[in-house]
Amino acid sequence: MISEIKDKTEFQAFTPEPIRVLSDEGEWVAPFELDLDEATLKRFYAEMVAARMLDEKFIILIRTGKTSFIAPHAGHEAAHVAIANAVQKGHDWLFPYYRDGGLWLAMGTPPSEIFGQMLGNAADPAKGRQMPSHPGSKPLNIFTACSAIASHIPPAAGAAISMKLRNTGQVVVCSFGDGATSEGDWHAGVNFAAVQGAPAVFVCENNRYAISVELTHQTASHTVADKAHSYGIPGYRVDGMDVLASYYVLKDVVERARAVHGTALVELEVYRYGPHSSADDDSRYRPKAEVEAAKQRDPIIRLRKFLERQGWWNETAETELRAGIAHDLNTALEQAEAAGEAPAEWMFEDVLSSRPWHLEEQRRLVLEELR
Ligand SMILES: Cc1ncc(C[n+]2csc(CCOP(=O)(O)OP(=O)(O)O)c2C)c(N)n1
Repeated sequence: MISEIKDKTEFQAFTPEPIRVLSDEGEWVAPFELDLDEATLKRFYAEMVAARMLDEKFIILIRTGKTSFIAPHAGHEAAHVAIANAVQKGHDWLFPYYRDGGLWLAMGTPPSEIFGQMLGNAADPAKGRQMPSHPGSKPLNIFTACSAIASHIPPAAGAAISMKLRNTGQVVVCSFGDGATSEGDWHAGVNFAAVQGAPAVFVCENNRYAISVELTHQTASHTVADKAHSYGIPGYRVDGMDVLASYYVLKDVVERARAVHGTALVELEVYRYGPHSSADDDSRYRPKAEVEAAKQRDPIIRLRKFLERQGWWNETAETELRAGIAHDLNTALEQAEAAGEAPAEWMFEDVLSSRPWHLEEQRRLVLEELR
């Protein structure tokens, strides 16, 4: 709720309504002045469009049988772009989850690596060892996503505690879905980070469903942000389809975490337009009309309306932007596909510092067989 915001640099926790700065019609409705310049706002827009187009590519990959699993992220783009722009890239650490495709892209992960991971081939930095849609990045400090829900929360807490002990000036931003907040790991991890005063920002991308289970069927809490009360940390409820509100709140919370080693919970209210995954039929548990209604809050259309109001965007700019992104994604996919199959010997690498005799023997037999 806008009237609840004291000023831009100190958003109030536990507001009864989600914090927003843009109306659905793209009007600026915050009680503070916008201080982002035209180039930055256009970049946020371009990153969200790229995230959406990446999702569309993932859908093509699954439909053409080139990948075996996708977790559609359309509807989550504002959350992804806000997180990527609120952190110090390559300095802070991210602990994302499988629905963060747009976040990997906005962080600067080369799209050819993202596609390599989706194909599980020689272009995959994870060497084909992860399920598709579960990348990570060593140079960008992005912890590899794990399918086991909330299993990344305790490691995120541990990393943040370590940052505090070593006084590194880094922050952990850990994202997850609403369903993750009903897992034991989530409570253990958030509690541990909070009691240690660790610089960790926990970000819930609340899309109201954990596969087919609607939010009110898995938690009696009125909001996810409310759960922060139990751990003595602030909880912020934000319109997660308003990229600028999400950015401003996250930036504020991340910088406070860095300055005072504070832990916080940010709930971004989003909506996933697609099914939970390529193995799901969402028409069985939610009405089409609900999906269509959510699209009226679309983060990309909303920011576009705002840019148009400023006189900074038009159809020509839109066409050019989309053509550029399509070219980059197509080229990246071609590069990834050209890399070919992951070499079989990768199976035997990286786990142990030196290979014991029985693995050496297995490796030799596999390579002999393939020859
Ligand atoms: C520990 C664990 N339990 C169950 C599952 C099966 N599962 C996969 S995704 C999912 C739903 C997660 O929902 P949420 O955290 O809200 O994220 P979303 O997928 O909606 O973005 C479940 C229950 C799992 N992967 N791990």
